[in-house]
Amino acid sequence: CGKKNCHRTKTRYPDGSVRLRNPNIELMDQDILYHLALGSGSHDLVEMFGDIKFVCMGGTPKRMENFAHFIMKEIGHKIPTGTTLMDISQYSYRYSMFKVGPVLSISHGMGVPSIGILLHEVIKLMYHAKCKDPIFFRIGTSGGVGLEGGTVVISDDAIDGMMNHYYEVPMLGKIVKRPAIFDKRLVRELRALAHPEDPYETVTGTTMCTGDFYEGQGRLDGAFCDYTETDKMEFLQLLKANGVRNIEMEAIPFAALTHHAGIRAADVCVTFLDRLKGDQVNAPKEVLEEWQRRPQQLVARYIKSTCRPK
Ligand code: DUR
Repeated sequence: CGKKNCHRTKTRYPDGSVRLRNPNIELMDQDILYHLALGSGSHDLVEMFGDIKFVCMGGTPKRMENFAHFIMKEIGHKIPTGTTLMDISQYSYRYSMFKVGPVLSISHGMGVPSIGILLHEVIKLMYHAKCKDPIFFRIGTSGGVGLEGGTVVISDDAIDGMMNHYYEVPMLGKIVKRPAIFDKRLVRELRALAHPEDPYETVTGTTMCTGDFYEGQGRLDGAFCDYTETDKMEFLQLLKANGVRNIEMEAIPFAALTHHAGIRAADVCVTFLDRLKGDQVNAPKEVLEEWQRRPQQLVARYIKSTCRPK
């Protein structure tokens, strides 16, 4: 819109490409995206990634490789006969990355620091590659709060373990707070793609993002537990009363850093269990695998609704 204080003007060039909010980067003769095993000096990032429209992230390398194969079928993308999809970041030994036409599928590991580091480098990748209006999705797993296992939750809000709506980053000995905000229109668009005949529920709500899977999520089955089951249930009921539908470990930096970069983003997670009924993830492996495909299905519907194969 061109207005000086508008978030979009601050974060985007008029053509929709990502504006880096760090003046140091353009002064460097090359930028090494260390954890992706890519660099602006060693790779032609515009040639390799300039056509990216969607960046999909999830915890494990295998899930994101499967998603890459799945989305290839869904959008009808062809790769030359006899070739296979390659893990572009293979030699980082940190994250895995697959490219299928306009879609990047990347693993982010577990937790806030892991997805945080990845987001810095992927946002810079969007800038170096001059990608226009990329949309980021997290297709993840979570614990439900009063939801049956297998439910899909689209986050419309995020809180941390202290119920704050921002990402707190200690920088130079001071805490910097970045608001964790999701794109409300994207939430509505995704919700509208849930089919009434899907054999599971798709809901929207607040996602709690913690720094730990066990004590940080009020589990009773960690190596340590210094609270009672009553304390746990009181806390989970408080969360429920405050609109929290699921608990995971990445929503806060994902919402905050994409928002800070002016990138539309959505966190779509399946629940692996109802935390009001237990702590252990004990559904059979095949069931968990089927559940994990549900957020992928929803995101694929979105991608298909906006991009048609040429
Ligand atoms: N996750 C949770 N809590 C759950 C289920 C899944 O945090 O109860 C997510 C977040 C993290 C990984 O990346 O999955 C931990 O298993």
